[in-house]
Amino acid sequence: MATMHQLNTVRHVRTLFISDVHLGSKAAKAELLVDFLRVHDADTIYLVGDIVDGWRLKRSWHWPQPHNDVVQKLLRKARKGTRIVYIPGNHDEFVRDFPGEHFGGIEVKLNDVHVTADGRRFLVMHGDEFDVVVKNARILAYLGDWAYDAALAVNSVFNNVRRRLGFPYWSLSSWAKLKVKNAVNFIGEFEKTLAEEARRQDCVGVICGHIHHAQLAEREGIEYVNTGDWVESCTAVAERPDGTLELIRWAEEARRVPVRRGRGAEVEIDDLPSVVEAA
Ligand SMILES: [Mn+2]
Repeated sequence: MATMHQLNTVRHVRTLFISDVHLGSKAAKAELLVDFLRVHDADTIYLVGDIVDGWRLKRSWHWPQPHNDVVQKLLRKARKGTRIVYIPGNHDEFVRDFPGEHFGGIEVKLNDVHVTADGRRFLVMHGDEFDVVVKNARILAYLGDWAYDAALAVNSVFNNVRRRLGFPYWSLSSWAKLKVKNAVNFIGEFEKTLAEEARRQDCVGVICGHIHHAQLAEREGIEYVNTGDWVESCTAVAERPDGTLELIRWAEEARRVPVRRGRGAEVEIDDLPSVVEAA
């Protein structure tokens, strides 16, 4: 078990994967993320989408200091030599207009293939690209390949149009949460769809986010890794120096052992709200 001393010592990993922080929304646990980033360093950090919640910011501006602190911490790490790759999601879709660009040392990519220290190829993407496919999985399986490709095209056109017209993004996850009975099916379908995409791209695994459901498991013979979120579970995935992947549940670790702040203050973690904002 981690001790206070260990938690206040910086742990170096090869790669960190973080997604669904939703900065700009009241639900974002920015302070916990700042603490996490304070005690974790990496050669490469992948931001796997929905880091900033553009949809929510458009509706009402909410940007308290801890949200700034997250951005500052990341920029500081970039300055100190960490490679940071920003893979946008549906809530920070505006970043998708800048593939290949660098902002303050942070590189934007629509998706990527990450090769682990032991040579395994992982597809890294947010996952919303498959919302329409996941929602209509049963009918698509019946209709076959052409329908699958068509659904992918519809997904991107549909969201572009909604975005131009200023409508909020239609959220697969919140839709699934409303249909609680279908939620398990939906998660399974999402995992399967992403695993299949990884196989198509010659990868042994996929690392994604979007559905706010952290996971490190095998699906369809593919390693399915979901980074979870920082609005509820506060999870991240780390690649150790030997290439093995690990799921870190930071809300739980911080609850067990308070992280020391500057001047001995401790993180307030008593009132972690259990309300999940729309994914
Ligand atoms: Mn998302």
